[in-house]
Amino acid sequence: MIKDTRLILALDVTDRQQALRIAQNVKGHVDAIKIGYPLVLATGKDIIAEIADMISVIADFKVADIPNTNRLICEQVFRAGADAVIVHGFTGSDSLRTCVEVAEEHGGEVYVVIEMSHPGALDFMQRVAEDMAQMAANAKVSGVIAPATRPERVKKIRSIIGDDIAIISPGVGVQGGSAADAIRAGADWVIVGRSIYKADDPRQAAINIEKEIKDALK
Ligand code: NUP
Repeated sequence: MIKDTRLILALDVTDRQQALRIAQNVKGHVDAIKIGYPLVLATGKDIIAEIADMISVIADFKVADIPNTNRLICEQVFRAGADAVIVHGFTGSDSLRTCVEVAEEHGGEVYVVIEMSHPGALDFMQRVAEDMAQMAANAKVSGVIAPATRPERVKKIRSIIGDDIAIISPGVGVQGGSAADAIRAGADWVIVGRSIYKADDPRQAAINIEKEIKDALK
């Protein structure tokens, strides 16, 4: 993924025309569009290639299975035209390694969920997050997902994975996190959904966050 705006749009709309319109509008103001189950289940997997023709696509399927099934899923994701796939870390190193292998075969990227941004992540996930961060670093993934809602955790995860692995960080806006705080804590990109796609003017909303990120880096 080319690092320019440091902004990733989570395009969780369920209407094909709306999705394509927003993608077209935010072009140049986001580095990638993250699409997941809501849009793909509603419109079909061809939407991946349609959007990937405009902007890099990260397929957020949170892949979490045995190695063989992970392989089958990731192959479909990359064949459908995605540039990157999001997978879970809790299934362990063999499952993760398989995703990385498939990504390499397709020239794609893997991002691993380490600690989620919602309050429920404190029930179980946070307890194993640092071990998962270490595993992700060992597996040489392209990046990890860490919560903008807890910038101190972004900082901690950065200290574990070092500087060669990217952090992409959701939870900005509606979930309460700040783009500037996440970037200052060590995130390479922030992921923003509703604050952009539900705005009256998604393009302007993206421009505003892009500016906030630039200011945070000064
Ligand atoms: O920990 C995570 N938190 C999170 O919100 C991991 C994610 N993949 N996401 C996704 O980021 C979530 O599924 C949604 O697509 C996006 C955040 O959207 P919003 O809260 O900005 O609308």
